[in-house]
Amino acid sequence: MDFNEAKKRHEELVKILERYSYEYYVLDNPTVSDEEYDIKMVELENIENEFPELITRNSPTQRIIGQVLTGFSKITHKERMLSLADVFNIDELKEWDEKLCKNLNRKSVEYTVELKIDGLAMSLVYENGELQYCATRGDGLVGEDVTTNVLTIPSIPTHIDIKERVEIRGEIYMPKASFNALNKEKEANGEQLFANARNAAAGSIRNLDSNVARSRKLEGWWYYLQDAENYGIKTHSEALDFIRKLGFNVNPERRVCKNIDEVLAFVDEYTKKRNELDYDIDGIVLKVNDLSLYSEIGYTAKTPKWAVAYKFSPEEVITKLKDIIFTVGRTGKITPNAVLEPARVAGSVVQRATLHNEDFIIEKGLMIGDYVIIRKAGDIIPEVVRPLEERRDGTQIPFEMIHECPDCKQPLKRIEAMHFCLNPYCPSRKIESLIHFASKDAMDIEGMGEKVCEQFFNEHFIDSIEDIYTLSKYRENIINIEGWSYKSIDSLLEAIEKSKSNSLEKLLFGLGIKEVGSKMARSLAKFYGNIDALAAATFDDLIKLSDVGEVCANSIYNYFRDENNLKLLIRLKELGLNMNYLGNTQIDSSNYFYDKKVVLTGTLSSYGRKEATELLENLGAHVSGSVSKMTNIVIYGEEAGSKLDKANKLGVQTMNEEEFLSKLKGE
Ligand code: 1X8
Repeated sequence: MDFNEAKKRHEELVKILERYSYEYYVLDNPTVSDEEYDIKMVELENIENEFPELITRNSPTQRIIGQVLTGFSKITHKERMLSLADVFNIDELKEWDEKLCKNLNRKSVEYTVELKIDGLAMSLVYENGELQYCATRGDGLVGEDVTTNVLTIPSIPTHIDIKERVEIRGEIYMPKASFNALNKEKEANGEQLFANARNAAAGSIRNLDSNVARSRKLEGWWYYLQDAENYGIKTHSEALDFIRKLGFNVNPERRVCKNIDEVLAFVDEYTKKRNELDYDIDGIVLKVNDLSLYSEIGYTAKTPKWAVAYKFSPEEVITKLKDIIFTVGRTGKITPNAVLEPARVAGSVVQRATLHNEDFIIEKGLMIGDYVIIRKAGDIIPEVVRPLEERRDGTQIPFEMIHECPDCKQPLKRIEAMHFCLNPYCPSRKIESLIHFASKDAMDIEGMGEKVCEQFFNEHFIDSIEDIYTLSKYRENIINIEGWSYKSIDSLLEAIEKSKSNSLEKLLFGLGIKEVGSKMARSLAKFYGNIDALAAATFDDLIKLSDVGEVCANSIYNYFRDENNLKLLIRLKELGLNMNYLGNTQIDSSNYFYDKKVVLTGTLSSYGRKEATELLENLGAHVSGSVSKMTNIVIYGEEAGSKLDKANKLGVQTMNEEEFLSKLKGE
């Protein structure tokens, strides 16, 4: 066979194999036996062995070979990947429809109704009929190139019958069966389990070794075709049929509904059916069916107004409240926690839930031994909803608040709704302070998590923050503890050493000054530049900063007047910790907003008012509240009013949210 013949046959074989895959994975209707598929595959492999120049990433032979990357490159989406506006109950859904009908001046609107897949949004881009890349959603503007991992999903076509550039979007997910098998295997190996299928899918797609993604048996549902009108398509449901014919897996559980009543019937049906599906869904998506209405209906900066997601209410589960135990935080705050009979809720096992404080428990009327309803707030944090009083059998025990610290036994003090242990030497408080100091947003000492802090504290290797930096003298003691090797000790010591050169804000946050969160720490570090300047600041100096209130100013002022704190800081300085702000104090004056007088008005959907102000100020803009001749730019969001009118009257430059966002990106 000469090269030209080989090339021709190669092309044919790729087409044939892709068609077999489509029939098998998408249509669920294979037309050939596995043997026949294998024969064609071997023929393709033979050609590629003889003419390696014919091998491309998209060849069926390459999709089954694992690859290990060193990182994912960034991809800027050509068209922003929007999210959906959410509604949380039927009334809100009806209102959403009503408003839309009113705006369109119609009695009813026709929708395509689909399931909302609880997976990872993904964009597939094809040019000249060939897959170019697969990118994650990222922040909607910039995602990551995860092509090698996505290609391990056999149902995703690498070749399609359209020559122009085309983008298909959808959701990658892990079927429940794969998820359960994966966690079972992890359990058997004593490994940490994935909380839910979504996290497992995300972890697989973000793994640099594509063999991992392949072993995870991921799948995809596809629901969006960019510029569908270019193919003579008039409705979203036609677009779905079209992409299915192109070769993509389109979820069959979809329906065109003539009006909101038909939508409600669909919602009702799938609320009941949801547990029978082999994948997690977290709601129902409605899209206006008639594509020609989209431009009329329009968009906010983050969401299309022609679509909405109805989110299912959180799953509620009954379990038993076995006990209420108390933990002591870094500040001495005592938190009561529910110890629950382990129960599966929204895809993960729950056995603890915070009960916040004494009043919370009294208000709910919880008794130890009660059956309780639990659910996950925002589908993440477990919470106790209420006790089932009707199921009490006389064995329940009334709750009683404790009056001394569960650890150091000192009397507790009630401050507002909270109880505190005020003993600064309380072991629990010390351990929590160490954990906080080493944590990611603070000094970010890798390898020094909760367990290690606790262990080293109990072994008396570290008692206070400063001892972390002399830990090396215990190298020979640590090695005697099970699970430690010289290698792991030395990499911990290295991480500790590295943390010495952190910028000031990380240290400031790590110190655990009351009222100083990571954001505040950053503002303080930026403003004062070094710790001595901050330590010298008076209450009046501090209160002048825009985000520092009285309580916070007091707390910072007092922190630096406490002898023990000052001693600690001197010691940390001696140990070689950096106490200067290393971030960018110089603003790049070439950015669009530098030195401009800017006014924000209306509601922006991408940033809150405060965030946008901070963002602009960091770029050197002067943000003010009123429009005058001196104003350079008025940035307006939804429902902007008189300020925008005034700007137009004065001939001041105005900018909508989209322009604002693209200028921020430097476009
Ligand atoms: C997100 C999702 C959409 C659909 C299903 N599942 C999702 N998670 C769908 O349209 N069938 S659309 C969407 C989005 O636009 N962000």
